[in-house]
Amino acid sequence: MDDYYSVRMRAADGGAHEAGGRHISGGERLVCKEELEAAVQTLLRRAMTHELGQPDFVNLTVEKVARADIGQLEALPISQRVAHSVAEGHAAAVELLVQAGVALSAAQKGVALLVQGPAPDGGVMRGAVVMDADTGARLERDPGRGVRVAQHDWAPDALARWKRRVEPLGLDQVRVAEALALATKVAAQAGTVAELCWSDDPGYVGGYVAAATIGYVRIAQLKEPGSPLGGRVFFVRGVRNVQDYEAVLAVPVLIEDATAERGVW
Ligand code: WAQ
Ligand code: MG
Repeated sequence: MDDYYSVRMRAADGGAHEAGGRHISGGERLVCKEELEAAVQTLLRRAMTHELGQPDFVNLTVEKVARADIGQLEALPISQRVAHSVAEGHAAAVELLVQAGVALSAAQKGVALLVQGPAPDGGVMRGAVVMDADTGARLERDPGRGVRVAQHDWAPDALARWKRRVEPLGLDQVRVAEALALATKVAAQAGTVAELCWSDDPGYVGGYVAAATIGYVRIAQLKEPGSPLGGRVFFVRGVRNVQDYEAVLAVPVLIEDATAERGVW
């Protein structure tokens, strides 16, 4: 079996060094050797053409991953919720989080945190908030960085199949596919109750709530157009050690398409 390569990209500005700067964009791929150059090029292009501006700093990391070490997960089913305003979107998000088992107060706190900007300076984080699903307490050690999900991607055939299936719904977009892969990995992780996400890209106002119990539920609007704020909150229960939780989120995995017979999107 051929080896795979993990490719990670992170772009920042306002400080051309490892630790500093404002987070502009990031990306994670897990590809076979034949796809490696294209994956690097795509991520570099994403870094250099982001609507938030040109980065001073781009970190691109390529790392070999043994095929035998890569696990597999079946993509969560997708559904969609209409929201005609940010308020409607937030209400839907809270309702879905509660349905997935998050305490109402914690769900409200998660939404409020992404609205205000989850980093200590009121900006965006590089990774996700980890929040206690019962108390709403933040558990991540570095609230500027948060926890990062890494070393995941669609299995090559699975992505093509999934795209064909969701194309009639207009969902065959890179952004949706990437978010679904990440959400599938997070939802499958022991300790995760649910995830809340919306983009930090000013031009993209949609987001989702995802959980093993409810699938990936897209919400049409979770912020006002033009806002550079967004982020992710992983609501957890029974996670004693956040470092262990993050370590499992970085275990390599390829996402498979749900079988058509199950009749789910
Ligand atoms: N691990 C943890 N957190 C991450 C990661 C990662 N690999 N990548 C991004 N984040 C966090 C980080 O705080 C970003 O600021 C935030 O998520 C948003 O990232 O169905 O585009 O790449 O229509 O802007 C979801 C809706 C789009 C897709 C999400 O996120 C749909 C999106 P972005
Ligand atoms: Mg973004």
